[in-house]
Amino acid sequence: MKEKKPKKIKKELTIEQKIKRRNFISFTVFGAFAASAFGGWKWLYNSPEEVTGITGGARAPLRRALNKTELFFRRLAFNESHLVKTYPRSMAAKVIRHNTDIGSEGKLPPEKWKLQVKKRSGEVLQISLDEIMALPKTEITYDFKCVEGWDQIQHWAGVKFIDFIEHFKLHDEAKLDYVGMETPDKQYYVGIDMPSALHPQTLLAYQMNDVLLNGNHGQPLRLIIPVKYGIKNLKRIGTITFSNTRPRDYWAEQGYDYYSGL
Ligand SMILES: Nc1nc2c(c(=O)[nH]1)N[C@H]1C(S)=C(S)[C@@H](COP(=O)(O)O)O[C@H]1N2
Ligand SMILES: [Mo]
Repeated sequence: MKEKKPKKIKKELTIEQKIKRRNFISFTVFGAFAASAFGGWKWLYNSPEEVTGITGGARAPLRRALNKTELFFRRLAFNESHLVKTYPRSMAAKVIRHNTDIGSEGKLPPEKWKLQVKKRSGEVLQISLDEIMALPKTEITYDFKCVEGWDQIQHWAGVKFIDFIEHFKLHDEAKLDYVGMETPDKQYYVGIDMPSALHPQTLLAYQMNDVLLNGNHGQPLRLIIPVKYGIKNLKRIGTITFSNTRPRDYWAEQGYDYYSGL
């Protein structure tokens, strides 16, 4: 006769034991996550800093991630020749907001100004405001946005950067990856990726609300680049350069996003 195996009696856990067990499990799991997060953090902070200069001192892996998102947004922004929203002229502000004036303070005697364009050959073009104003004029009314959180619908006029490139036969230069612009005193400077520079709404602007720019807004010539935040809209352009490496950029050096696209 087979003996009946005594049924194993599952030891019932008391409520306290259950709680202890749960706590043990959750703390172990939490601990494992925390350890790996801490490991990841240590990895990040022990990883080399990117080469400073062009962009502020972000850890290299973070910068790699930023550069990847930059490429993603570039494609997103430009593959359908995306245009920034424009508004009826009547909606443009009469009293224009004004921000910092690094390298563009006061009034520059117009006769003392020429736009300097450094060509690949080494030749430097010296272009007067009259020559620029003789080119086809383009106007735009759009929402200007500053990273600090304000925006304003404004009306600007000037020559399209792409028309300027065509007129001065800067085709070899336009094949490079970046445009660099600096104020005459070199105090403020920006780097712009070529697709954004050649975007059909990018202007070298000399008028606001139909009058020539005043000292506050970048007289005599400024960059109006609606696909970018205000920081990239350099006031009082002195020199323009072209390169395959990123030109220096004032705010990127302070840690702001180099691309600064909208
Ligand atoms: N030369 C120069 N350009 C500049 C700046 C500056 O300080 N100096 N500030 C930038 C910033 S942060 C913004 S928001 C816009 C403001 O332009 P506005 O003063 O015409 O409103 O200019 C940009 N271009
Ligand atoms: Mo800004």
